[in-house]
Amino acid sequence: MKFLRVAAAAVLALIGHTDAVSTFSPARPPAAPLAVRAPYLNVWLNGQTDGRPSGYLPGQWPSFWTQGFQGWQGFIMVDGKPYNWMGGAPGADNVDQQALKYTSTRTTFIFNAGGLVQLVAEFLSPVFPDDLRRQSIPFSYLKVSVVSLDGRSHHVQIYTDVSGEWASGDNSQTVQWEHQAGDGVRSHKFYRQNQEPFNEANDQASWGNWYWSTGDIRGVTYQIGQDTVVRGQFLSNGTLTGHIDTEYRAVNDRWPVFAFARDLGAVGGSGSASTLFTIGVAQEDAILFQGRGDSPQEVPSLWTNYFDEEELAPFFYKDYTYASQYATSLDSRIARDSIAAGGQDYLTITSLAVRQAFGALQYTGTRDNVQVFLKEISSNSDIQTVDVIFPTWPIMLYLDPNLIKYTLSPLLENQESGHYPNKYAIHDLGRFPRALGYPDGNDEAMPLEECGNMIIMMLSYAQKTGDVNYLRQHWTLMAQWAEYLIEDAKIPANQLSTDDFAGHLANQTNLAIKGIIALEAMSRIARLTGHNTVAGNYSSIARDYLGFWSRHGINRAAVPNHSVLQYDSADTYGLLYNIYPDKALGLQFIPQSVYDMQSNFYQTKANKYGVILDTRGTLTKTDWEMFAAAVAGPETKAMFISLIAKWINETPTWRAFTDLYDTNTGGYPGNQFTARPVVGGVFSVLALQ
Ligand SMILES: *[C@@H]1O[C@H](CO)[C@@H](O)[C@H](O)[C@H]1NC(C)=O
Ligand SMILES: *[C@@H]1O[C@H](CO)[C@@H](O)[C@H](O)[C@H]1NC(C)=O
Ligand SMILES: *[C@@H]1O[C@H](CO)[C@@H](O)[C@H](O)[C@H]1NC(C)=O
Ligand SMILES: CC(=O)N[C@H]1CO[C@H](CO)[C@@H](O)[C@@H]1O
Repeated sequence: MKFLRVAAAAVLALIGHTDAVSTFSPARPPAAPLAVRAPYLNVWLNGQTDGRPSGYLPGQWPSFWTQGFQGWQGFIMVDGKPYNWMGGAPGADNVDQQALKYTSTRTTFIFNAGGLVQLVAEFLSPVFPDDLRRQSIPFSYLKVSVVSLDGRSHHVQIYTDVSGEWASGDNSQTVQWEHQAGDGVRSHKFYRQNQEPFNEANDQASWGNWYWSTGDIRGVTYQIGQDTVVRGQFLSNGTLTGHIDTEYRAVNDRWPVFAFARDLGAVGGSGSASTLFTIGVAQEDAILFQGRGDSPQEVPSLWTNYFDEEELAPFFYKDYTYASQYATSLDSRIARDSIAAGGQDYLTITSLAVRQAFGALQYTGTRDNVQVFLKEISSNSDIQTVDVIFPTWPIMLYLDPNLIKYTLSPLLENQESGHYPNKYAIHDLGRFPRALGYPDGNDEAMPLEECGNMIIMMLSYAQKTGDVNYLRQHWTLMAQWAEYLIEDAKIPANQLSTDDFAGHLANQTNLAIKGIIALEAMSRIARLTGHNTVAGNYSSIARDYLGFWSRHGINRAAVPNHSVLQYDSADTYGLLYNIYPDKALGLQFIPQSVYDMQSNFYQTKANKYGVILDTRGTLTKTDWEMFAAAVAGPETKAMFISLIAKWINETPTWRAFTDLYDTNTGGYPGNQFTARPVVGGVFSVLALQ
């Protein structure tokens, strides 16, 4: 209660209107996704650092997940008076924001401009899990609609621009541009003059062409030039001149902006008028990859199999009706399923995760050999980190299990072609967008973690799709990893787990159980592929190890009993999230008593915003809490879900959905984990259904 009053007072003080407090539904997100479809199209409305609560678009610059501004300005002129509805440019009063709503694919703002018209800005980043042709296009929609509020008709003009900041993470780089019209669509195309394929500056791509487009329709004007000139033109006149400044220059040299205006004419008492914009980036080659060949090869963006570059913007623009309907049905499906499985609080969590999870994926390859590369956004930009794919995995199980194959494919190809010397599974393939692997075997070693993850995810793919041949193809490598599990899963050596911020530890109970479950999974794989003798061996070893684990991994003196963080360390505990795969794979290997024990125990350990990851600190991980919740009893599941939904609504974190937070304060430990795809793990509950 106290928190809410303070937050509202701050808004009133800063905005200066008594009616300017927005509603947020289903919650106030720490940051709102605006255009989030790929690692390089990842733009958010961050919360504020100056003490204002997050979620207000008027007057605020959208930013890339790194916090780098992405100039994106919106004005509306009503009967000759301009208002600002997005972006930090001066020259117009802000509209009043009345609502921010999010679904799985949309963030929608409702604004009031001078009490005269209502303006709705819908940011749609569709997700097409099973439609590779559409999913491969890294573009996003902005639809702006206007309706009269007072029953009278008003003259309305809409303005939007983007800056060169989208095309370079280094503002001293020269951008070049051209203006195009064709096929019913007008585009500003802009790009770094000095194209540097497979290089980044501040995590933004240093290559590729950006397209900012709208319909080539009545009432549209356009202009390219200095920010103050172009915006000044609209603010004074409501239209643009069509002038194209051709003095190509640095992003920050008299800031060139690429602008459209649309004169909607008279917007009357009943009808509504709207205009549509699209933004996206086209890179013919997306990834540099050390696969089968002797040396690394360029891997094309998947869209090159379906489109020429010039076709992308027109196709995407004209596909809006289909995309919007598809997005609505996906939103509804996720809403229906989430509410049935965990109520409105669960939907609050799942619907915030969808764009973020898919926004880390780069679709590449050919129709016959689709490879989806994943960026470990924010934690260090590794590419194809196995223990980042693993927590993301539940959303793949739920929306499209083929994604498991597409994301594991580069890892398997690299290791099966002799480019990795270690007997255990590789941790990642390098630094995005260069998947060069580790020919010297000097990756960040997480041997038990990654061997377990790979085997578990591979079996799950085959189970969901019936593609047993996949397991046959990769049998040799999986059998090699299983040998490592036999060596290490019973008494895990001193090593990192995925939670590497917590440091090295020997005998990690949670890590051991993953390896043991993976050995049982290996026995199922062996059976499916006709390796019947070893199937029995894997299974008996797994059972033997499980017995050992039960003796050393559980504190039976405590009331209630619980698993420990480290063997025989009675006072330690943590989230035993690695029993989740036993349920996800339907192994029925872990006794139900272990699930019940943990479920009861978590009930006794809830802090304000969750249950700690382990006794080394007060932090927790959203993904692992949801893994634990998914296999707990109904009350414990509901407890986790309500604590995480509460956290989303109240957290002082202000960047894209972090998966690492403090269970007491709800804040960041280090302001570091943000926009990571691992939030796909919140689909853990739905993946079991
Ligand atoms: C101002 O806008 C009107 C149309 O509303 C247009 O005819 C005129 O040329 C514009 N003037 C300038 C300087 O752009
Ligand atoms: C790990 O656990 C085993 C079995 O209880 C024990 O023998 C060994 O000393 C432990 N190692 C460490 C480093 O704690
Ligand atoms: C299976 O396990 C037995 C007993 O540990 C061992 O002797 C045998 O070599 C194993 N067979 C295979 C195929 O690994
Ligand atoms: C409170 C509780 O769960 N106690 C159990 C701990 O484990 C021992 C041994 O399995 C049981 O006997 C207790 O009932």
